[in-house]
Amino acid sequence: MGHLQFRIGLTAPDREASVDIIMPSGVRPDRYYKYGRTPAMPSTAWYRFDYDGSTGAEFPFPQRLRLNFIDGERGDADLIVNSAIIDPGAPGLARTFVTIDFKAAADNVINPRDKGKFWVAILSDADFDARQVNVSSITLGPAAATVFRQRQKVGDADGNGYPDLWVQFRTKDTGIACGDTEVILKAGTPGGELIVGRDVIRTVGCK
Ligand SMILES: [Ca+2]
Ligand SMILES: [Ca+2]
Ligand SMILES: [Ca+2]
Repeated sequence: MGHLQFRIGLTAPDREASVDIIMPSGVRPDRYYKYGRTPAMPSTAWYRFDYDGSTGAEFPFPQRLRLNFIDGERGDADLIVNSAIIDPGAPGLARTFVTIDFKAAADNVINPRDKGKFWVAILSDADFDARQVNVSSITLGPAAATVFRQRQKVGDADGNGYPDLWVQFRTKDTGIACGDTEVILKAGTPGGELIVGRDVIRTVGCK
């Protein structure tokens, strides 16, 4: 499922708005992620826009997503009462955005000319089990490297008690170049959903 971005205009003093979105046949999202700041979160990030009684995403029928907004409140990206609600967001099924640990349990420094291999961990938590990820669907970096010989293992990389999926890549397959500051991993789940994770990196050996 892709990202959505829209703007709702309101007529003052009206501050509330709801938007119903009908998903394509067979697509049944069960959560909605928004991108931005909230009154409780001063930095810009993805967050789950669960319904809290006033704002958030509801799923009144299968395939139907209802977004409830109040101008200036959580979910309105501009966070101000200005008769406009700005919505950058994305519906998700199992989980759209996951946390990865580039060079699992090690620092994120990489020499793009290195001839070796390294591990990346896809991290699990209470509502996401990385072991469900389809290993053959995983790609990493600008060159969309696939997992080297499908090498994988399971281990708790971040010590949160949930077993994480480790997959191995060959540096030269990734397309990571000198000066790159982030790397993106994409993968599919058995439900056919795309998941995306990113981590910061630092390149060395580039002189
Ligand atoms: Ca607003
Ligand atoms: Ca790391
Ligand atoms: Ca873990």
